[in-house]
Amino acid sequence: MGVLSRPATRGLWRGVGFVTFPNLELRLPAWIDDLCTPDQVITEQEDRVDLVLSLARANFELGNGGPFASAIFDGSNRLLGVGVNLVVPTSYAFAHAEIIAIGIAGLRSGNFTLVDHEAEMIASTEPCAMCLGAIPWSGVRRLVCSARDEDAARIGFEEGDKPSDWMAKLDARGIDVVRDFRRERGALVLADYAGAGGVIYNGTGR
Ligand code: AZG
Ligand code: ZN
Repeated sequence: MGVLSRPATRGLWRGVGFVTFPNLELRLPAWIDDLCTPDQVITEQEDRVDLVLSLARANFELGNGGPFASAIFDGSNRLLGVGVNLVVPTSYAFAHAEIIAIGIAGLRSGNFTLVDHEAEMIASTEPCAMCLGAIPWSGVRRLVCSARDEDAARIGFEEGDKPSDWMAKLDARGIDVVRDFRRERGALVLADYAGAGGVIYNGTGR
């Protein structure tokens, strides 16, 4: 039966629940539990960034994906969500660390916006153009970045077309931005990924 002749009641949101296309599924790798747990309290900024850099490193050392990680904490320093880059293992072009952290934090808080949580996002590398777009929609109030775009570009990743004043634009939306937090360590994670021959996956496939 052609798509156009399907009865409207077969649509997912019309109650029957079957669609021909597959469901999307995103699972964090099991080793994440060895490094952090939901609602874990981490008070110091250094320790939060260290966790995210450990996640980014483990993500490629344990063979799951690109050298990127992210975490979201609430105003009481509780870990709401984490994400690691899962582009290659899932074949989802959008499976960036920040997007996954936003999704998990939203799922756990039962809301599409974290605006009531005074949420802070930590990113192992500054957000790419896609993740930058998602940050205001997520409701986070603060963004802390370790490595810079240039550090990712140096090993061949393309972070997309971001406005040069992206930090001011987030600030204008009430989102504080801190950059270069432990930048050397963040950049080293990226350099080590390249040194280990990690895949540089860009939209061009090259
Ligand atoms: C990426 N940059 C960031 N910040 N995070 C990811 O998951 C990425 N994947 N590719 N570039
Ligand atoms: Zn991204």
